[in-house]
Amino acid sequence: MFCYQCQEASKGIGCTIKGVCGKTSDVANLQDTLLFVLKGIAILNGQLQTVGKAEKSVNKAIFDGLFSTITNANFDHTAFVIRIKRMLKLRDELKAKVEAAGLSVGAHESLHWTASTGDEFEAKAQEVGVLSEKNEDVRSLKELIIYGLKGLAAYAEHAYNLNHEKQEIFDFMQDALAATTKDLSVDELVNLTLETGKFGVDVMALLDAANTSAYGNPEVTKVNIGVRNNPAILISGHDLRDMEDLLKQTEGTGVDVYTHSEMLPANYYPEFKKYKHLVGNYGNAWWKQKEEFETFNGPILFTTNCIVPPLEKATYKDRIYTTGASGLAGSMHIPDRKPGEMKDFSAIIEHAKKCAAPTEIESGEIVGGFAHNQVFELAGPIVEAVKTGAIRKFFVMAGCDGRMMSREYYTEFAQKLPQDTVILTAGCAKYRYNKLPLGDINGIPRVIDAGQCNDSYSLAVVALKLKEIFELEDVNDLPIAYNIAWYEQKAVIVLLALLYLGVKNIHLGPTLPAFLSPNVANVLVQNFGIAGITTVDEDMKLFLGEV
Ligand code: SF4
Ligand code: SF3
Repeated sequence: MFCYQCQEASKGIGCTIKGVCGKTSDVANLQDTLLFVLKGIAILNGQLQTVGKAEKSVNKAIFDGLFSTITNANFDHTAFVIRIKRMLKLRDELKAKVEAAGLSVGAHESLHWTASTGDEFEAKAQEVGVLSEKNEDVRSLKELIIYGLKGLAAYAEHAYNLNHEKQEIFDFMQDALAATTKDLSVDELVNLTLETGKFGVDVMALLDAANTSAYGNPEVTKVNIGVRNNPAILISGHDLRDMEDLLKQTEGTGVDVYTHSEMLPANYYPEFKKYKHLVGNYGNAWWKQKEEFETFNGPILFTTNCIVPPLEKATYKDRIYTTGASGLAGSMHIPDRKPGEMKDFSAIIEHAKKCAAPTEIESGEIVGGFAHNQVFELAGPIVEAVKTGAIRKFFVMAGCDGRMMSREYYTEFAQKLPQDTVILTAGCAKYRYNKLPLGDINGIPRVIDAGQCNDSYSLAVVALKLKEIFELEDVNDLPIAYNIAWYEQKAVIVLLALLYLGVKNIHLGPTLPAFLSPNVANVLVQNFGIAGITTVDEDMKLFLGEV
């Protein structure tokens, strides 16, 4: 195996024996082979598109397949073997259609290679994995694009689950994936990277429309972090449609529902707030699940990443359920919903009834729900505070959390920020400071949480609105600094989207991606002012213009 797609890549280079995330080499290899087959499918559907015969089922096959390879989403060997078999069958059907349309199939190996066993699928990764591209700059750019596509795929899938789809986004995903099989120049790849960012903006806008049209606009909400005395289900990940199905099916059963990690923002939506048995949020960011799932006592539902494979001795091993693109060997997987129906969560609900109520690990409330609509309603006081100097600067600290000690930087940074500054956040990065007593500025909280990582879109919309209000030419003239934490590939698409929107001087930490070759990193530094982080004190001076 060789994988360097996330921030925790071993030694800052790549995982080669087993993933730091817990991904075993067999699963990593199957993921590489799956990607290879998906590329073949993308090429063929592109050919069919030229004669108006593109196959619609390819849309889901591609986004679901890409999503399943995102960090911490799916650790299930068998699920990947089954998926590769299914994808080879789809590819062959597409090939027959291409031939029937009188087109030539093409020569790329992903169009012709075939095998039938898990062992053969795993072995193929040696030839088609990341390192098969020998030029390190081309490899770096191609992987940057592919990781952006994985993030894009995840968001497209959530929107799709709410009946929001845009064919242009699916077409781009397929074209870009097919393009990674071609000999493209560095310039062409840089352009494709930026185009990926454009579609990143589009997909986040689509998901925003999907979420808000289904569940209302997030509103300022105090979320309880304590517990009640009923058995309960903990729901994690990002999929709000799963949240809806679960809340509907648990209502009146005596089983409570709590959110975990990236599902916290579900508490901010008016449609979900109506459910009295949605008690609040339990615990923190994904990487603390080993302790928090022990004390939760009830079953846990993963709708997406981030799963940490449980230790052998974990008492909650048989309490984990997965659904959608997520998977974990030994856990029960709840199948997709049939058209027009809900997913069937009866098994997890029955399981919950037999469990003890959660053990309280903290108490109190956290405040969130500052997505764009809510912020626009508060625009008056915010603009006033900027004009009077009560707010000197905003700090976008969106993104991911992770287990590395170096991420304590973000807690310290939040603590040391001057009192006249405000943090704008989204994603699970917030758990590094969202429970600190940072206070408010004339009633405006000093941590403004827009929601999940995809709600970084809200932060961009707010920035563009402020640019308009203050009549500025350039979004970079706003008093906003970007100190973003990344971990997995959704953060990659958020980053590419910000670059596409023209945001400059983003600081990215705790380390720069291992998949950026020195030359590619240099392009990002030269053209976009991307930088890493240093120490809190030094960075603070830099951000505040004190050096
Ligand atoms: Fe390593 Fe990250 Fe890949 Fe997991 S996803 S194998 S931790 S680089
Ligand atoms: Fe977190 Fe996994 Fe990225 Fe959606 S849940 S931000 S890391």
